[in-house]
Amino acid sequence: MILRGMIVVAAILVGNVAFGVIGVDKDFKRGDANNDLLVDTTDAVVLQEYLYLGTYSPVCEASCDANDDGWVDNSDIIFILDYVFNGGAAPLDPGPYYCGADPTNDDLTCYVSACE
Ligand SMILES: [Ca+2]
Ligand SMILES: [Ca+2]
Repeated sequence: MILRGMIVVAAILVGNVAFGVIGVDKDFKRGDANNDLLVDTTDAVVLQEYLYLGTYSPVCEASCDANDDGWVDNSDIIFILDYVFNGGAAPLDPGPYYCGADPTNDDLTCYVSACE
């Protein structure tokens, strides 16, 4: 019985090393709402599904906050579409090109990311 418990503990420790510790924010690409490492029209579509239809649930809230104002709302959809179609400003740091940590202090989390 003790051996079984030790194996479970070892598996949990190995799992934390392999998959990261739950509750720790991951690096991400801002604007990448669907977590596929690209920022494109699909991200605007899944944000609409999340905000208005409830048919999509983002795994990384921080990546959905394209304008980095600490909220995920319609302005992020507009921000992404302006960036993709009009050459507007790129999503703020860490931006759409490189994975990175959120430089601002807000309540949005990122526990799962394709960056890590
Ligand atoms: Ca994407
Ligand atoms: Ca926002």
